Amino acid sequence: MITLFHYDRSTAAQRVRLGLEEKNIEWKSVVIDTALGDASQRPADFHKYNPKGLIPLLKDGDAAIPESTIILEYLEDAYQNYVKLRSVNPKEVAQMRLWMRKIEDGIHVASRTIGVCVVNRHFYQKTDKKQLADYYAKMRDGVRKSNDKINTEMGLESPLLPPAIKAFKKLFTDMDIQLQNSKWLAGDNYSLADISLVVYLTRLGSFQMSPLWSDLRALNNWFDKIQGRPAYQKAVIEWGDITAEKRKTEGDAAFEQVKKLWKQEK
Ligand SMILES: N[C@@H](CCC(=O)N[C@@H](CS)C(=O)NCC(=O)O)C(=O)O
Repeated sequence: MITLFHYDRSTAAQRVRLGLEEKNIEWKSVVIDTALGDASQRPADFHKYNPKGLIPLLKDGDAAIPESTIILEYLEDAYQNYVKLRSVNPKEVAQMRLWMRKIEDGIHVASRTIGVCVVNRHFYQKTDKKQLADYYAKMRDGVRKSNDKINTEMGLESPLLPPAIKAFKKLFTDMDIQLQNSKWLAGDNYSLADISLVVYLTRLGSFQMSPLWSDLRALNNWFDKIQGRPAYQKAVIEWGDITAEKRKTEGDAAFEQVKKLWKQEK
């Protein structure tokens, strides 16, 4: 049986759980939650399976696969007799992958920047100094480490925050334009593109940011439709978010500043 190493509120884990639940594949859960600055949650041999030390990681027999979007494509290839989340039309597949590419082309990093500036820095500032030093010593992604340092120290004044907000404004606007013309992001069929990107509406929404894109009607209708799916209920709502309360409080406190950045033209 498939084993997924993950934790509740991770966007990358949410998209894999969405894939598993949509396809109705049985899986076993192993929770590894280092995100509050606790590297000791990670099993000693974890880097052998994901050199970056991040979740999600999927194990299927003797295969160990990291990277959420690669995991999703793996599930399409390895579990062909299940519900399909990838079209057979090559043009739709290309569209689907172009949408998914945006995640690695900056959106995931932007999401972490917003997360650290608004919320995580408050957790890190309260974490035992030795524990936090160990967490960063074991973080192998240099960009993540240096971004975190700036974002933790500077919070809402971080120079990385305006471009991160701008990246989401562009993404959500582009998605809205697409969704005015097609039912789903890659065409007529619900696909990996939809489940890969919806998690960022959930994430930014948890910071109380959704009034910022209330004018994007097609995007909001799309989000409503996905939230109504049983798989979303299972993969996102039921797993929940242990930091939800803090996200809400800090998101409310940051709202005016974030709104100013969202409204900025440049
Ligand atoms: N590109 C990776 C990104 C994975 C990633 O960023 N994982 C985060 C959760 S979303 C993580 O493991 N965080 C643990 C930590 O920050 O300590 C993927 O798509 O799987």
